Amino acid sequence: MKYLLFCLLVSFSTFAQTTNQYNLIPFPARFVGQDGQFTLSASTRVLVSPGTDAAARSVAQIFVSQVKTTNGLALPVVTTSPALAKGANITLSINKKLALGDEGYKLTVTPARVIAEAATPKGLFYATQTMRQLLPVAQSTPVTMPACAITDKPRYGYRGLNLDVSRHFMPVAFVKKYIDLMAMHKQNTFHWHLTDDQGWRIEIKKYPRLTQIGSKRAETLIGQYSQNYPQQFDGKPHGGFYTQDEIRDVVRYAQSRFVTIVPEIEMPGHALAALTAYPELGCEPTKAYQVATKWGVFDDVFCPSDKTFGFLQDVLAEVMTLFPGKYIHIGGDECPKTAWKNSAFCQDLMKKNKLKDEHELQSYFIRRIEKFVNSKGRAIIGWDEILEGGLAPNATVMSWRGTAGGIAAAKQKHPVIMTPGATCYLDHYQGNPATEPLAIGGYLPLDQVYAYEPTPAELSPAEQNYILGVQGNVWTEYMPTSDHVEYMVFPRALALAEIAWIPKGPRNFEDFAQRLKNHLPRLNTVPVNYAKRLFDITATTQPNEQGQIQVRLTKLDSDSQIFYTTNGKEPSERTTEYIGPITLTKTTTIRAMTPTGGNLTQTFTLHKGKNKPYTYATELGNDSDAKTNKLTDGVRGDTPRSRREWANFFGNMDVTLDLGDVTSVTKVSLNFLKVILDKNFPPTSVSIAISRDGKDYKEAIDQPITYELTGPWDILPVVADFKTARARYVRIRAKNAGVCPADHPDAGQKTYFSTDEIVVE
Ligand code: TNX
Repeated sequence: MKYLLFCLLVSFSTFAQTTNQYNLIPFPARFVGQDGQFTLSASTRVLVSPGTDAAARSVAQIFVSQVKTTNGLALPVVTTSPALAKGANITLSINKKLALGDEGYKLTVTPARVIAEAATPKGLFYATQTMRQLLPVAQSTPVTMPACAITDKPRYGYRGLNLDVSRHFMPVAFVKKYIDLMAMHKQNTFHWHLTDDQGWRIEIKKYPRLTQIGSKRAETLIGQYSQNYPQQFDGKPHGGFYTQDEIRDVVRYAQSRFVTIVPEIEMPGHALAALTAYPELGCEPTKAYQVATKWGVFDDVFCPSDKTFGFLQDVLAEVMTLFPGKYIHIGGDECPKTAWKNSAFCQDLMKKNKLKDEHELQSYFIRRIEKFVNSKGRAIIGWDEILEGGLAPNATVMSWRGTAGGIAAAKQKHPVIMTPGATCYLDHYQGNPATEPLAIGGYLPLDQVYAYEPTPAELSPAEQNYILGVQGNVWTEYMPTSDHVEYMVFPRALALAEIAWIPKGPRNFEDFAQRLKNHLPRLNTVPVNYAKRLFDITATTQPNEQGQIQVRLTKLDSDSQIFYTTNGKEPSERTTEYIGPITLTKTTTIRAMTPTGGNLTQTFTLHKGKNKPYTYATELGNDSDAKTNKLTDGVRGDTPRSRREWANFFGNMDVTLDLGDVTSVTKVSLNFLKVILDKNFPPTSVSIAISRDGKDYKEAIDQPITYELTGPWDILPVVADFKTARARYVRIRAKNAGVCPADHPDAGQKTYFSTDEIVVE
């Protein structure tokens, strides 16, 4: 009941009759904006109670150093007295009676003074991070904090962000910066992905070869996984690891900012770097394992031998001396069972332990490791694959392959952290893949992150309690530098930080976006290389009564103008200003910009086939184009980086488009994708024919398509010229290439092809 009341009192808007601005992220659970400001000066003191423990004092010290850096004011930290407390000072006080949990706090800012209270140093730290966000972004005078009354506490206890340092090593300084940025936005758990196929990154004293050998790979794949056929490599060694001293330093740093680190040691899969260092841990001890130079999932995994368990226990024992947190992440994801199937030892082990399949063997593996970790007073987290073959008794599940794993685990009364790919993977594209830096794939714009509700509605209230929180995942296959990581992570991580903090209930993305926009200058001072997609201009189309297309341009920052061109030229403040929908009568590329950094380049394909129905005489692609009408939706698949706009054909294509009336048809064109490594082969022949009655067809082209298999991915155009013909029906037939040739990695397997839009002019 108490909790319900708390929720009802919540407000997300910066209401009240004040002209003050509050650009807080995450926004406090209970907030009242007030008139007036507290002014900080050289005589303002930060007051702590006489008995305050070292942790609370350190919170005060971190706060004053942050104020010094940002606002140029050196505030002394002083033990409080009744007289000082009445003065124009900032009081940080521990109040054990405050019933806001161990992360909650109360903050009152009035023109006379500032008072922050919390039951714990951690709560006090969050109060100071809120204060920090209330202060001006730059070293300007006066330094003021807008008046307000805040009672705050998080919705979830686990508010995480991970960082994969195996695919690309990230230096200690960056890891600290990452932790700092997390803490600034009240995220409390840093999941450090320290080992994987492409590099072992943590020094283990007992096994020096892990870093001597396992931390280095010979070279790295160039481009997207299937961009080149065959794959190309850069020839440059890549490596790096953290010494135990460095790890201890990072742990201390994180502790001072109340960030818990969850180290991840991957097992039984994603273990190629370890096997390269110690081949005896694999199922084929004589094999010349190599630290992986490309991405993906590898068949070589840890063999569940006593030697392996001894090794992993030694490793985990050292890991546990370095990381004091409760959780140790043991991976558990993407472990192919091939090596175990082929191993007489594994098959024998399964018989001895009455394990019915290799999934149960994986479960046996994880349970054995869990027992060891539990014996040291710690708990394991594993990716949702650890559900397969039965969950280890005390495991926490990280649900990444959607939410099903999280739901299943919660129903089995296991704690869950939600990190589903569709809403939490910050390695996915955040804008148009054609113009964004290369990413792994997917599409996750900021508003989609913000809309994510981590607690599945299908769980009962009791089961919902098992959802500990939510985490953003940052896999660095396509992020070679820390700058690039920042670009992908920010600002989307801030949306995650906010949804993990604010109470359950409807969310207002526009309000978040407005606060975020005003918060970005603060990130500039760090600085953070965040993506500017927030300023993007969005185009939506709508037909008008004359059947023309109207393009509406919108953006989140309502306080700037939009300028555009339709002739392909660069837009600027001297080109046409957007005042209302742009009417298009032919295929047009609109290029637009705002003075605040927004931009848009989008081609609107207008043609006679747009939105016209079509029928398949052949089988449909598995993404059910019947529902999406990708072939006439007016959107072209303008890059192989994204497959969203492409319709797939697993056999031959035989599609007939109905224009509704007999009309002049002069040209029909369409594109085919070529991504050879993905078995995506353009068709071997295409015929394009038109008809007035749907019976007699006149063929404009019927020709073989030839292309080189080797080389980069590509888009192949096919055009049929009809000069002055008239027709109602357009028929496209294309022949599937059949099977992958003998020298292809998937030799003998069926190929498929993809096309986007049947453009009729
Ligand atoms: C799957 S998420 C993986 C990672 C990759 C990631 C790329 C998970 C548990 N495993 O190894 O880096 O996809 O998005």
